[in-house]
Amino acid sequence: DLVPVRRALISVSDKTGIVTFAKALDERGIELVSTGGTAAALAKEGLRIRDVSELTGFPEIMDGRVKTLHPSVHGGLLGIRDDAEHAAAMERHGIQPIDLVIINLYPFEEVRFSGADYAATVENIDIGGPAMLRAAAKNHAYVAVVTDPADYDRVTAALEEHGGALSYRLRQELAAKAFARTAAYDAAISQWFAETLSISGPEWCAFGGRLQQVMRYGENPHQRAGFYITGERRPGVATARQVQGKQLSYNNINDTDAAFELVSEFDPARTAAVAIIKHANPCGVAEAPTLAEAYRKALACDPVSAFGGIIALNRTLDAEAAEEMVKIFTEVIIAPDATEEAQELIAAKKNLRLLLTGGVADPRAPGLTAKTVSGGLLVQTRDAGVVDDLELKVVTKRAPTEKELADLKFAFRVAKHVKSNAIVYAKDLATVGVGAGQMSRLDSSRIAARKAEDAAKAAGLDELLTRGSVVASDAFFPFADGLLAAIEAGATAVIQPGGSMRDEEVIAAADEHGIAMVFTGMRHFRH
Ligand code: 93A
Repeated sequence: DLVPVRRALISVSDKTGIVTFAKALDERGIELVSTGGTAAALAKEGLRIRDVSELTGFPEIMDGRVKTLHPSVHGGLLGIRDDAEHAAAMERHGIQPIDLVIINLYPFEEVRFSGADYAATVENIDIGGPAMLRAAAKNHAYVAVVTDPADYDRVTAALEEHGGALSYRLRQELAAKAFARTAAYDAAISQWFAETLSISGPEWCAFGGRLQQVMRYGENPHQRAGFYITGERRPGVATARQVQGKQLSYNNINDTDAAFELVSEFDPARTAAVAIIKHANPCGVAEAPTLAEAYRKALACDPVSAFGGIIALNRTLDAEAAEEMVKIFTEVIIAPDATEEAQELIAAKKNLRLLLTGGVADPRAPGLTAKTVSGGLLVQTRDAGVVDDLELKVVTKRAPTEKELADLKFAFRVAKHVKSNAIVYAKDLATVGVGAGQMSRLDSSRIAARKAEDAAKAAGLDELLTRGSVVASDAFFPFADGLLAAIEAGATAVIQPGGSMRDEEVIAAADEHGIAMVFTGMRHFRH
């Protein structure tokens, strides 16, 4: 899979590091072809450069608007080297193969903010550069494409390592980067237009997805909104089939995603599980042998909040579960599948949306999440941490019983999907109290305990639901107070990442009360 590099085309606006790189290529005997400004900059350093117009037999015209947009360039980039017809066409038209392109684009993103006028900004929309990047990236089977000066050293080293050739894997990675670059470039252009024309709305943004749906409004009625499909083949709200009910709203989609991502943490081969979500936080989660039972347990956690919520299931919706679910008002049900009988029961509720995903999502799968900030986009890999894969460390004198351990894992699995600070009480594989989104962990502990109390009252029970429960925390307890609140509520075991400066203090408090505590070593912040 090694392809030797014999000819390189260099066309860069940002000339950083290009001389050193070009010299390294020249020393390997690689022929260098360049466009006007780049050729001049390199020739000044004493490098032998062929001008691209010599390669094309055509001069740069229209103030450089057309300089590399020529079949000799694009044929040299796109030709399939071991296709007889392609080779014959190259031969016939005197097209010379180009094995490496080094291109960075007209600085549109900088010019856009430089105070340049409209015409000057438009002039900085690079056409030939992206065309070559895309051509070379498409033909990565034979061609390497470098667009980031940060990759110059890496490519030089790779050429050194392979005696003047580059590997398929490297060409693939460089191709991926080239397409990421041209996509971002075009996004900047579309954003500039939107800004200049004072048009804002989902049709004009390009965050790297394809617009699938324009919503009636966003999080609030005065906001406009759209739903973009990124193309990731992950079972979930974006790829689900909607069987019935009106169009999903912005908040529906957000909540449905939270619900399905949470329930996907429960392996359907092991157990049935149900999650009920409101405002992107779970107000009830449970696992049980059947979906109907899991739903009853989940609903019992916070029946007041569950009204108008979103239900996610990890198994095929059956009639028994559907019958329970239509008893109260629910916005959306999302499940891998639904039996015909269940679908008929749901159909009686015209407004209830039913989404079928075809399977659960792999909680361990790689992937990215993104969040906009003013003028930027924060991107990170998905939180693919799963409690089953963690080495749980018992830090207290007492180890959890088997039943406590099952509840602890359950609670930590749920806590991962609760907005921070997250405190989750669980008993018999069901949540009994969820404290979400508080600025202090102690407040989350108190709220979770109080919610459990409310649920007990609503169910006519005089015993605290948290009595004999376990508690999970998404991050370490910075002080013993949060733990003491949980102990007071009746929790007997605790699961938390650990790692606080005051771990000793927290462990001592647990030991003093005969509490079992395990550390996961993994934090699950979620904001
Ligand atoms: O004006 S273009 O869209 N037309 C072209 O044919 C073309 N070919 C390369 N811009 C084009 N380029 C861009 O010129 C490259 O992407 C690079 O940013 C720049 C390098 O020009 P020079 O070598 O003259 O400084």
